[in-house]
Amino acid sequence: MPDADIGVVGLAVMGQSLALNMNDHGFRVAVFNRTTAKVDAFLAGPAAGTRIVGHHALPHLVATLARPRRILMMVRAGSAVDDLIGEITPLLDAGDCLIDGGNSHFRDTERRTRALAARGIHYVGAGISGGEDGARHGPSIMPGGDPLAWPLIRELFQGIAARVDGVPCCDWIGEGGAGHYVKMVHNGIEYGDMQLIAEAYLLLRAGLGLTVDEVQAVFADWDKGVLSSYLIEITAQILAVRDDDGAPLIDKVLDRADQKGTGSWTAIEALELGVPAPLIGEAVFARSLSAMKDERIRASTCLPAGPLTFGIEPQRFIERIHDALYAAKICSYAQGFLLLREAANNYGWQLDLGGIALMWRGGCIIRSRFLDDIKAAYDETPEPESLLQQEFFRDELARTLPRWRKTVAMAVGLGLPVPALTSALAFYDGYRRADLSANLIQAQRDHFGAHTYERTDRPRGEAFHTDWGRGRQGGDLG
Ligand code: NBP
Repeated sequence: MPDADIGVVGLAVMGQSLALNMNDHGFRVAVFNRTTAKVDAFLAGPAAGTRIVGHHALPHLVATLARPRRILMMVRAGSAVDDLIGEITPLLDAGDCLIDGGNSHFRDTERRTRALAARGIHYVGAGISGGEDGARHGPSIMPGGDPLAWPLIRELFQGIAARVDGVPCCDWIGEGGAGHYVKMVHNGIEYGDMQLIAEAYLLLRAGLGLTVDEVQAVFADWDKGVLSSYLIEITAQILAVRDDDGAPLIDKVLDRADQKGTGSWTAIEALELGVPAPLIGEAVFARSLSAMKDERIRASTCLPAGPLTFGIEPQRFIERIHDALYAAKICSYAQGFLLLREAANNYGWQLDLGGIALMWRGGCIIRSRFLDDIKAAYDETPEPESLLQQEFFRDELARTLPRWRKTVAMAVGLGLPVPALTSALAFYDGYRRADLSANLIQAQRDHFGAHTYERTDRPRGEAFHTDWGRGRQGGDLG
């Protein structure tokens, strides 16, 4: 007898947490995992006393699902998802709904959505953010794919998602890979936020010479103001943790950051679409540089820093870093939303950018007070060219700019690497200038490759070529 509302396949941390969350919200959940011992362990452990039913074979799980069937796959992204789709689809009928809740690449989701639509199966790629805790108590969910699936999963997904001011942090994103795309950009922004915070930490520790406890107090204080966010909050928590010997544990954590790929996917996508999102790229490269730990140790013994300068009162230094962090964060989000805007144009998606900001307010890793300001900005100007030009952010940047510039100058003077703070400032200065120096690049391209150029004194679109080596100008090639 069909008796389950949804089947969850994959019982690692995310699958277990989501199954328990769904059960808490009154949904009848059936679960399966390739290694069936994990099903038994789950039922005997975290799921003991719940209505969750476990199965040792996929056909058994499918047979118990109410129609149209809904199955959520929570397995490792990549070939595992294709393998699983291959196993599950022969068991499904037209009209059933198959959901991938993992971190799949949006192009894989596009391909899978098309392939399953041809068999009448409604496929969904849902980005889910918030880690284990979010999945258990309320994640941010970004579903996209076959729009016919949305009415089938809406109640369930919005039921288990985080809520802010009563609004669920989950709404339909768009067709094909749109949901996984938005999750990818979320993760790219998350990389940027983490890097900016790490740079502020470096300036406070190595620049100002504060103790871990003093830096902890600074972050705890910052969490009460415009920077208030999950990542600032957990940074303050981390800095308060002591090792067994009483020393701060953070000082014993090797400074070598891993990455799983969603940050570099975002940076590559920005490169491919020609969208300037350098801060996310810097955040990815900074992790790559951190991974060269042994080489850095060797370099530290032989590479000079050159003359360094230092001289500032601590409190003013802290205020400057605060404003630099805030201003760079505004630029980082502006870059992320530029990428989303261009992706919508490029892939034919109707992305509701303000709605996406709303979805990220709760449950997910980049949740922050700041996202309310982004949502408000989109409410005020539904299609601003960029967040930077929207009045609120323009004023905030004008206010914080002097301290941001001084922070970057100070970091350079101190020999402390702050690539994200620096790159964001260069982006801002490039974006706000009507004239840059790309005229010289275009002339160089025309010199060695006859790539032509447009003239400032002629209408756009007319192409000119000059024989630069001989100093001779050619005519309109347009
Ligand atoms: P993992 O990404 O660690 O994947 C482990 C699960 O995949 C296990 O259930 C494993 O089964 C199953 N699996 C593998 Br591996 N190959 C399989 C195959 N060929 N067929 C069937 N099952 C297979 O789990 P996770 O950390 O819970 O994450 C699940 C998804 O959610 C991933 O895409 C992840 O990127 C994403 N995500 C994770 C987090 C997080 O905080 N962990 C946050 C947000 C999103 P087994 O037990 O038999 O090996």
